[in-house]
Amino acid sequence: MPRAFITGITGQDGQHLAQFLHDKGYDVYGMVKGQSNPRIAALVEEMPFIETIPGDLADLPSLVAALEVSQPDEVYNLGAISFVALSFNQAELTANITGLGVLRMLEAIRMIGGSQNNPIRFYQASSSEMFGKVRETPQNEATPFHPRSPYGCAKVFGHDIVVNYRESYDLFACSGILFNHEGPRRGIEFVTRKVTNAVARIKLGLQHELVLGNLDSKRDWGYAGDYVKAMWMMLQQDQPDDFVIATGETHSIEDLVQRAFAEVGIDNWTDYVRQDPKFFRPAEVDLLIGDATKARTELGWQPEVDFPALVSMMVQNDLEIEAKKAGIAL
Ligand code: GDR
Repeated sequence: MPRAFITGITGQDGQHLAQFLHDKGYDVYGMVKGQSNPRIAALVEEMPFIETIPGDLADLPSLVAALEVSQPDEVYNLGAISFVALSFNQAELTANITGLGVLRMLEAIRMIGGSQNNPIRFYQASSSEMFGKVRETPQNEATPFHPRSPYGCAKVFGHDIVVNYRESYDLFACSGILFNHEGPRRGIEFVTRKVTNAVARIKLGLQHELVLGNLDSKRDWGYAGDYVKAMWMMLQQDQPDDFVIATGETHSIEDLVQRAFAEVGIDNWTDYVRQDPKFFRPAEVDLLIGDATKARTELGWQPEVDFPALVSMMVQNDLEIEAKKAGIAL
C-alpha cells in the first residue's frame, strides 16, 4: 500500500485529500498539533482510517520524527495559517508557520529521504494569493508575484524555497498554485461559507443580517474536491513541476451573495446585507482569475463542479445543518 503523510489534516483540503487517498488504497497519516483539539476528535470519528501523528510545522525534530514513523511515499504540506485576514494581526506567526514551515518540511525530507529508488515526493500548497496585485490577467505559472498580505508573502517564500530545493538537491517537490476552492467543509471564517451559512440561517429565520467587508473583489472559485485530485496528479508525474489550478472564471463577492440568496428564493438580498469596515483588509487582492491550461494539457486535470453548482451545494448543506441544529423540519 502506498503511504501518504498530510499536514493540515483537520482543514478543508486535508479532509478531502485524506478521503481521496484512502479511496485510492493509501495508508493515510495526518499530522496533528496541540494537546486537545476538538477538530481532531471529530475528524477521527468521521475518518477512522486516518493514523494521527503529533507534530508541528514550527518544530523540525517533530517533523523528522513524524516522517520516521509514517515512512511516507508522498508528503502533502497543507498546514498553514491560512486565513488572510488573520495574517495581518499575526504576521510573525504566519511567516513562521506558512513560510518557514515549508523549509522545515523540506529539511525533514532531506534528512529522512525515503529509499534511493523511491524518494519521498513532496507537494506544497502554494496559493493564488501570491499574485496579489496582479501583473497580468489571467494568471499562469509564469505570472510574477506581488503578494498583498503577510500570508501571501509567506506563501511566496514557501513557493520559492520549494523551487530552490528542487533545483539544489534534486528533490521531487511540486507546488500547486491553487486558486480559491470551497465546499461544505470550508471554515466559517472564509467568505463563501460565511455567506452560505448566513443565507441558510436567514431563510430559516435564525438570523436577520449578514455583515461583510469588500463586496467588489473578484475570485476564481472552484470546488475543493476537484482540487485535491490535482494535488495527487502532480505527484504521479515523471518529473516534478508547478501547476496553476483554477476554473478560469471569476465572480465578485456581490455575485456570490446574490446567487446564494437566490438559491433560497430571496431576491431582495440588499435588505439583509450590511458592510462593516472591520471586515475590510489593509491591502486587498482585487481580481483573481487563473489559467490552468498547463494542468489541463499535462496532467489531464479539469474541474467538474462549476460556480452555480458550488454555491448550490454549499447553501443546501448549510440549510440541512442549521435546520437540524434548530430542530426545524425542511
Ligand atoms: P481569500 O479568501 O482571502 O481569497 O483566501 P476569503 O474567503 O477569506 O476572502 C475572499 C474575499 O472576500 C472578501 N470579503 C470577506 N472575506 C471574509 N473572509 N469575510 C468577510 O466578511 C468578507 N467580506 C468581504 C475579502 O476581502 C476577499 O477579497 C483564500 C484562503 O483559503 C487562502 O488560504 C488561499 O490561499 C486563497 O483563498 C487561495
